[in-house]
Amino acid sequence: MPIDILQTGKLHASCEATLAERYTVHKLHEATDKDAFLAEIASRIRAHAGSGVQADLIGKLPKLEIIAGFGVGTDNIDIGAAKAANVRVTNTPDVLNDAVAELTIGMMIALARRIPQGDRFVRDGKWPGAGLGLFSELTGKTVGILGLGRIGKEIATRAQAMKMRVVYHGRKRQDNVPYSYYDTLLAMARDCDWLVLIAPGGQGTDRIVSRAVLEALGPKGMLVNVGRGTLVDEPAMVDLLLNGGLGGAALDVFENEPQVPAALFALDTVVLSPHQGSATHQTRDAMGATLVANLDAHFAGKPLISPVV
Ligand code: NAP
Ligand code: 8YV
Repeated sequence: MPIDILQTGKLHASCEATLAERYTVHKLHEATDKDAFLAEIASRIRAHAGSGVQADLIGKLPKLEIIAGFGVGTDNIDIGAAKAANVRVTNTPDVLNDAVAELTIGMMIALARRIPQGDRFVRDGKWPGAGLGLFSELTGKTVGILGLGRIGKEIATRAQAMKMRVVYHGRKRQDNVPYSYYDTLLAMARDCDWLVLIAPGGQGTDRIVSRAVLEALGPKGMLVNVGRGTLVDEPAMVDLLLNGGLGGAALDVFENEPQVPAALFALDTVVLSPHQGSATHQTRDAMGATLVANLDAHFAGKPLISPVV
């Protein structure tokens, strides 16, 4: 019996190719009349491949058994609605840890040493006129990590290679980690040179990095957000960057991405990236393979590879 699955957005090419070999895939995002398309197939759909699934869609799919997300973050899947409808949810953890950690350190160096600005400076022919200036370095600085989880630990390891001191904050102290724990984010921000955000988005962390936290980080402090835009009070962050209350920011994620506050474009104290944390061929292949492996396990009646619920 063919298994009908629904896609509502484009997925990585290797993932789409494998899905097409094993399942009957229906691509809602490619339909002209989406309502009619969905009405025709809804009663046959047993799985959703990809993230971005809200309660209204779950409600329209009476035979839905599983949502196989593409990504580790599940803040754009309505987990409550899935649970209520007895629908399993999976994600793609671990396989992206290295790629995200690598980009994080890259963005930190880019910000500290003004690498994008230096590149622009040379391209604009300004070098013969004057040097770019002197900036800061990571060596010897303290980095506070909000969310010392799978990715956070990889960032910590790499930060140590940059000769940084690592401290962290989460809801609880962890056994067997060699870094100092802060039980409040505010106190950690006060003591840090760099604050790296790699906690999940969602209700529990909404704007957890408040104006007060950003002010505690201060005029010399550097904010790095590779977690979710919703973690930060973005208007306060922009305001403090504009008036010098915050030293700089390296941002891979934004509250309303792909919309980015235009006020940031003029600032040399900011490095911007279009949500590229996991965006390498090898990592996206591995994420796709994890998504498919979860679906395969489910339909073979085996334990899920990476269940969320
Ligand atoms: P993880 O292993 O679950 O780690 C998350 C960490 O956040 C945990 O250490 C947890 O510690 C902490 N945390 C959770 N809720 C918190 C709260 N309310 N207050 C303070 N700390 C909290 O997750 P992961 O695999 O490392 O992924 C983390 C996040 O990175 C994802 O959810 C996603 O949003 C983001 N991400 C971004 C990209 C990108 O492309 N930029 C790529 C992948 C992932 P406690 O349990 O002790 O609180
Ligand atoms: C994206 C991410 O999901 O895994 C996550 O939580 O944020 C990223 O890996 C990826 O961009 C897929 O859209």
